[in-house]
Amino acid sequence: MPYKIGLVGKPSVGKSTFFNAATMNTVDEASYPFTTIEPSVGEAYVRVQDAAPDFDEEPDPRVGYYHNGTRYVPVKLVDVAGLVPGAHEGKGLGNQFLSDLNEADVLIHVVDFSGETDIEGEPTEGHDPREDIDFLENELDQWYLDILEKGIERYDGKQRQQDVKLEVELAEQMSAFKVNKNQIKKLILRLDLELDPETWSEEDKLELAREIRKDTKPIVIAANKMDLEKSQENFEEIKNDPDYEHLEFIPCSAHAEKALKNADEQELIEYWPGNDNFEILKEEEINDSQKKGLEDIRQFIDEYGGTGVQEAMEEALFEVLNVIAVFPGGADGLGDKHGNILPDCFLIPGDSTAEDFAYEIHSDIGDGFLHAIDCRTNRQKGGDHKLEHRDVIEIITSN
Ligand SMILES: Nc1nc2c(ncn2[C@@H]2O[C@H](COP(=O)(O)OP(=O)(O)OP(=O)(O)O)[C@@H](O)[C@H]2O)c(=O)[nH]1
Ligand SMILES: [Mg+2]
Repeated sequence: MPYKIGLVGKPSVGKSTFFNAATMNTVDEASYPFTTIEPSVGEAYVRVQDAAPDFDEEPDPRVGYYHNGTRYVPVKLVDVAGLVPGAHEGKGLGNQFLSDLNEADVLIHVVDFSGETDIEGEPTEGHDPREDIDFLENELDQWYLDILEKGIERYDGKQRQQDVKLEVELAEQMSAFKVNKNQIKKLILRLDLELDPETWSEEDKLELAREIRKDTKPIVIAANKMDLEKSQENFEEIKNDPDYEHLEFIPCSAHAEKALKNADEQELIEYWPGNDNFEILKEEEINDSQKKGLEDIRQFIDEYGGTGVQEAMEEALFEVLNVIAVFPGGADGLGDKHGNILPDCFLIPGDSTAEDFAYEIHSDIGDGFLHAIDCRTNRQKGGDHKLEHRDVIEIITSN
């Protein structure tokens, strides 16, 4: 299953624009709230420095694509309806939206840093983006709390039966969040709570809900609409606000990414997603206002190191979720039986072992696991060998 990145935020912040820029789909974008109602899922790409050039080879990716040392590996991106305060009680599009999010492994919170949309996504001026950052975390936490409380009721109802375990009942109730009983037990103990919800205060419950949410829905902030001057002022202020030190902010212009991708598709420019520059190909076919637009974007990506769309997805996956990319290879050569060089690149959890990797490739390969070979060093590795980002690994299996 590919990793899923969810785009969240109040209405009109640019979630669909971000989604379209990253996936080159055409979901409706507009300046009025709730333009999006049904969630869309599309294919986006994260960049990995390809391993093939380290062996003086060019890869033949089976999925995604390769350019100039970089492999673009597919992930799923989900664009959902805007979220407004009170969503966990059914306000706006309410709970339906929240369940659409359950599929996501990590969230990108798209925030309109210009302050030109209010908390419900209507046009305004001088709105503080900090309010949006706070409300979204709070909304998710309240949603988790509601389900946690149902789990506590479920446990209370069963308490007279034998062998009832709190963490088992809570995990069952919260299964949609992909949280297991061990994780829940660990968080309860980490918060110094007893394994008895009768001893918990309201504050304890909220804190536990928040910890479970942070574990299962970690967040990166895409500070969007950074092409506007007001956004840049807000960004400087919030970046230096000690209350927000715990968050990672990626300055972003979904507009700029979309414009560059469109111009690239029309072959007016050559632009590789995530790069901090582009090349104009057909000077004569570009009118003056397009030229001015492109020059503004050039200045922007030069200053910020890119449009931020790629960076936000990569920060979410590789830094926040701690995913690594591993290439299945052969110690005697990188080609598969058809002669394709390193056709696959797997995105797997950062704590994966060689044996875990074998199971990621195929359960039969995992079942027959004998040992692994690190193709860079030609050294043999055991099943519990921890893999690293950009490893090239051959699995020797009896199957
Ligand atoms: N200046 C600027 N405007 C942007 C940017 N990204 C999006 N917008 C504008 O913001 C408005 C809202 O964009 P959408 O992508 O429809 O927003 P959304 O978050 O999907 O909104 P809902 O579907 O209503 O929740 C549109 O008018 C976009 O053109 C950006 O990077 N810069
Ligand atoms: Mg939308």
